[in-house]
Amino acid sequence: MSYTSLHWGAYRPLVENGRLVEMRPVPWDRDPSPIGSSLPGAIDSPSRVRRPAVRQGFLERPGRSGEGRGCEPFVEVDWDTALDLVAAELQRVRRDYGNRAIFGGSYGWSSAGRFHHAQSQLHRFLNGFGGYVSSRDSYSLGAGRVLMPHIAGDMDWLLAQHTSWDNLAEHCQLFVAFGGLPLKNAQVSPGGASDHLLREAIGKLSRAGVRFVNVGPLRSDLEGATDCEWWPLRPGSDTALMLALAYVLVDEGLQDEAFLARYTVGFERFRDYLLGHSDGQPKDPHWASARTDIPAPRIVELARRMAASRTMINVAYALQRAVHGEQPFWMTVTLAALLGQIGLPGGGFGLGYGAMNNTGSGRKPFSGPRLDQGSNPVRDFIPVARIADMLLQPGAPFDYDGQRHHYPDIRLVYWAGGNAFHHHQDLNRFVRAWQRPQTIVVHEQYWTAQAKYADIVLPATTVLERDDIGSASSDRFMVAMKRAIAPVGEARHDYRIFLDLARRLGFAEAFGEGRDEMDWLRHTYEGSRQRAREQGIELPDFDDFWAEGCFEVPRPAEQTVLLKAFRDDPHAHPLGTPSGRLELYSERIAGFGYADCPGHPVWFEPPAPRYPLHLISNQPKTRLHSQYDHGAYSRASKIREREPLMLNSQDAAARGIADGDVVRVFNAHGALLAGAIVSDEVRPGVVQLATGAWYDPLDPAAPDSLEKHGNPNVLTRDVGASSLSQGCSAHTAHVEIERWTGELPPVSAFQPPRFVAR
Ligand SMILES: Nc1nc2c(c(=O)[nH]1)N[C@H]1C(S)=C(S)[C@@H](COP(=O)(O)OP(=O)(O)OC[C@H]3O[C@@H](n4cnc5c(=O)[nH]c(N)nc54)[C@H](O)[C@@H]3O)O[C@H]1N2
Ligand SMILES: Nc1nc2c(c(=O)[nH]1)N[C@H]1C(S)=C(S)[C@@H](COP(=O)(O)OP(=O)(O)OC[C@H]3O[C@@H](n4cnc5c(=O)[nH]c(N)nc54)[C@H](O)[C@@H]3O)O[C@H]1N2
Ligand SMILES: [Mo]
Repeated sequence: MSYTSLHWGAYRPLVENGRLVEMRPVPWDRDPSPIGSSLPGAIDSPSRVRRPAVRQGFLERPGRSGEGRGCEPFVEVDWDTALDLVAAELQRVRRDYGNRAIFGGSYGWSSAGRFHHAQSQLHRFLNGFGGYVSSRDSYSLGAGRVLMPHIAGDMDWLLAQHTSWDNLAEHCQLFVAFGGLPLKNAQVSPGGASDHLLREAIGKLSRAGVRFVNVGPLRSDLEGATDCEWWPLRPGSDTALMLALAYVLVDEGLQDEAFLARYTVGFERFRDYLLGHSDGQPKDPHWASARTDIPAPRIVELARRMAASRTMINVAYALQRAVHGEQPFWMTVTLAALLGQIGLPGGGFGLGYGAMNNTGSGRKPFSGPRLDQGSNPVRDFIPVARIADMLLQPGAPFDYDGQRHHYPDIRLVYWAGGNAFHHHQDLNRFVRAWQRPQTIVVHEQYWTAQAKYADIVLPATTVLERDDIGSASSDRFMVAMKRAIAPVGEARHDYRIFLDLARRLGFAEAFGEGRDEMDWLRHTYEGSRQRAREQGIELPDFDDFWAEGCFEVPRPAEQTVLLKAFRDDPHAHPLGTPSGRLELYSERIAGFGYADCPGHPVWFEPPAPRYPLHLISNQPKTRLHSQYDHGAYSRASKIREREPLMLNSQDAAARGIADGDVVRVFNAHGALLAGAIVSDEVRPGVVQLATGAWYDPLDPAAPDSLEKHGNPNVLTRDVGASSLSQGCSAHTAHVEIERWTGELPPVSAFQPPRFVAR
């Protein structure tokens, strides 16, 4: 059978006369994602990068000035010209400045196939070239990834053993979801989501009588549950609510003392703060009510209900993508520790059920096929979201996880498989930072802003144009991804591009190891077969797998319960924390001396916002980040070509805004146009504008130009969550909004750039 795998599902491509006409979901998927329907039409649309292209000014004077980026036209060139130019620039920069002047972090989701994973290919290539400045952590879980090892355990280790949905259906009674369980988000998992689970899971839990509480600004974050209360709290205030829930437990003596004594450290220190002994302010329900807009009696009632039930406390990744984003994650663990149900069936905490499809699948993860990246002799790195700081302030110090580092001085940026003009905050500032490097090389499939703001653009194939293996942690199927169509235009696989460059630079043998692509698939598959065997999973031999088209990973006989082994025997199975226990107070974090992340969870009083509406720039329902924004499914959701923005009827009425209006959204960082949806599914005082509209400034040559398509990152702040993690803090943002009465500029995001002859 011929299947392919995308981050949002497995499909059977239907091809007629060499053209993709349909992506049919695989028959076994219980709730296929409609995002697949965006590929036909998009894949060979005018947005496709068809030939190598070089910015005009760069072709004339390579490496001289970045000022024309995003404004100047491109010159299409043949592959040899482009590859010679890239090889020459790499050599020049290495000779003049060393490998520490090359930034290859290249954050981004790329595509699902594991061999043709663009970022892995780039890292292997740059390591072969002598190394590069890398990036750490992710935009997804910047604060969480750095915090969790200090207080509970490695983030990936925790995510891989989340209590399974079937266990929750049998044992859970109350499911309290901070940030909900968004069906829109569970469409995806990195590497593949071959069978969608969440809708059925919510139904199953509902039928078993589980009561849900959706705490957050959007009602639609939890859909399909029979018994679900919506608590429309003020964004960014979850820590205050969790503190008050903890306060009621302690005040009423409902905390599990035996659990705290055996499995945690630091409860006394935390209690002194909670009760106000250390700062004079008890974190009681009245105190929290003023900060969260949740009435005090409801907080008291919920705390009692939590203590009387088998309770799962779930927290969306979104909560930690904020200033002081460590605190809601730390409080989630703390609150669950007070209830004492961690490690028991159906109870405890969850970090992002609903954020990814595969969380809670109950399948044993093993490390799928992966390309060995070699080793990187360059030690310099940045926390991933600090890229603009690095480019603007070479040499400046920054704090990170207890240490002080300095930003390297970057001359060449190499990107493959990510879109910084999608993912980074304060894009007007980012555009200025992006002018600093001498050379920017990008491999792209489509003319996104990432490509339009590059000097040299090399056209990359999509998954449908190459053979690969789809495999994701805890997913149900491994998928033989078979090439379905010929490469569009002159597109080449990232692997082939790097191999041709390595040849020019003298390390083709080390990079390619004399293997062709099928050899590589076999080789990486064999590696994963070994690792699967260590988990007791027997993969078929490669030829059988490839002929069959997919492999169903067997389900373990036992249901997964998070931290069960630790609970059963904390001495035999200590956590990876300094004490081996859950740390409600962390000596180590306290020892770092960070005012913005002290030794136990705390509430930081936010400064009064300068703009009245909280902006939630959450994940989009109709695409993955910026991927396939130019596809049919995403475009059908737009309002007069702009990204839809949801606001409450009270806020709309106060501003004379009607459903379907185009609105201007602005703050001190920038301004954009979006299409209004007036709805009481969002609480007053909050506007919701998903990420992912392709960045589209009205006048790319003008600083801080109006963005006319609705990319929320022109409005977000580019500051780290704290000195501990420096994580992305996109969800802490405020804006004002008004009806747009001017002439409506056409959206040009999906048009290719202007081309000129050489
Ligand atoms: N305001 C705000 N900003 C956010 C967030 C938020 O909540 N709010 N969320 C953040 C989060 S969690 C994340 S993970 C990031 C996501 O940010 P990214 O992962 O950077 O976003 P993508 O759109 O997935 O970018 C992938 C790019 O790679 C290209 N691509 C795909 N496959 C291939 C390939 O095989 N080869 C090559 N060369 N290119 C390929 C695609 O065309 C696309 O342009 O955004 C972050 N930004
Ligand atoms: N369809 C689709 N699915 C995706 C992605 C995508 O691009 N498209 N991206 C994937 C990626 S990379 C990631 S990291 C995950 C991200 O998973 P999350 O970070 O959890 O996703 P978000 O959509 O940003 O946020 C989930 C919900 O949290 C709510 N929320 C925001 N701020 C607050 C707050 O302060 N308090 C409370 N209580 N609620 C709040 C919002 O209403 C939002 O809808 O999603 C993944 N899933
Ligand atoms: Mo993410």
